[in-house]
Amino acid sequence: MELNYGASRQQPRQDAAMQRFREHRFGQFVHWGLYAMPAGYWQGTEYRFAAEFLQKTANIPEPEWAELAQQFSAEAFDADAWAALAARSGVKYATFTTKHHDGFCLWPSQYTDFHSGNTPAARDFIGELVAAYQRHGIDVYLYYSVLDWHHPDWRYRLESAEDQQAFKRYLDFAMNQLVELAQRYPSVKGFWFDGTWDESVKANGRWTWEVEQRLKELIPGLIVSSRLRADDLGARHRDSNGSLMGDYESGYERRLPDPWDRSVCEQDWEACMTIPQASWGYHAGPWAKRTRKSAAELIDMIAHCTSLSGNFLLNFGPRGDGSIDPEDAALAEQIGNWLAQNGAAIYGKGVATNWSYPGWGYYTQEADSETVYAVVTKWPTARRLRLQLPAGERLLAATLLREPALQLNPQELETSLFELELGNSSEETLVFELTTAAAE
Ligand code: JFZ
Repeated sequence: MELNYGASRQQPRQDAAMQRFREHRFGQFVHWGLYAMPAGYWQGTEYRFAAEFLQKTANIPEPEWAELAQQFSAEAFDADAWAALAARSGVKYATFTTKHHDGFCLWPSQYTDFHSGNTPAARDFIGELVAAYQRHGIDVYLYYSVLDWHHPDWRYRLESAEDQQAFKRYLDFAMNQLVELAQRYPSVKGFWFDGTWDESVKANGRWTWEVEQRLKELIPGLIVSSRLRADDLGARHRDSNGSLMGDYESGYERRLPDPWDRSVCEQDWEACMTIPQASWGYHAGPWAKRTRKSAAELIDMIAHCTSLSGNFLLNFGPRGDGSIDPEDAALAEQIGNWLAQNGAAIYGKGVATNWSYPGWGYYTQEADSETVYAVVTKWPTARRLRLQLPAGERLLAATLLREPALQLNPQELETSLFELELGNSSEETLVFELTTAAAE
């Protein structure tokens, strides 16, 4: 089918910017805005739903919500502290909400008054974060919600000529803001789009195509998530011919490819994940605390994504005053400590070609390398790890990444089936580096 606004290529990008993104494997998502202040509560009631949706779940009239801007002083906000923690957690890139569904902007936009410059804080948070994270060697991506509950011209559907005109004005406004972001922060590496699922946006595939083109003109090498795009017929993520739009699939939302299936690797992809069960913005209630994921669970997810050549974007919701919840900070440190010892199995690695899914964890591999990593996230109760080598390969050495000096003697059971003794039980996720060669 001829499409004007479908996919712009059939194969994954191979340029240096895309290669860099592909090697990151672990990134930090940050959802921060006015919603971090009420943190899931309104007039004493806890709302057990995503904190960034409170305006809707608690039925708060929009003008009342907008008044929260007058309390936004963010006295504990310290961009350098966020960036230093992110660096210690081992992330290589970070994606910040510039504007979420409530329409509040974390930079002083010239196209609306509803921004962080017009708050007691009177700051350009995006500018501070971009500078701080880059100082710590972390690439920056910007999240932008097209859906906007504040703007009078936003429409969910286009049912009248008036709707059409209003929504046209809205799309101009959003394009202006996006160009403004690209011009103010030209060092960012990409844009992560959201809030594009409504009929009004799906009827404007051309606009989504224009946004992608325009931003890429302004920032060469820019990377754009598939969630931006709709085609001529309103198909999303994938066009009506089945080809991926944007540069990578961003539809893995609080879920990973399951069952494990290597066909996922045919395109670039990223999964995003919350620490609690379902809130992106900071939620102060017991509801969110109860469902927190542990470092071990999140490390499993990082390895899971890497083993299928995808990236893992872990969300943090800083508190309303700009500080980071100490429990979140501790979790970031735990993951970072693990990555400091075992990152060789993650960064720049991807699917282990020819190695089958082992059940006790994941294999990862650097493309075309003889070295494979075995990340053991689910300990076999029998304390023995069986390695099934691909046909035609033999094992030369196995070392524990955390303690390379420790000599492991793999037991050969039969051709290409090996066993590693794991020794004493450990709560930790161990990684074995396996060196293989072609069998003579
Ligand atoms: C969206 C937002 O509504 C949410 O607040 C957060 O910003 C998240 C990252 O993105 O939520 C979604 C979007 C898409 C799906 C589910 C939740 N989806 O495709 O299933």
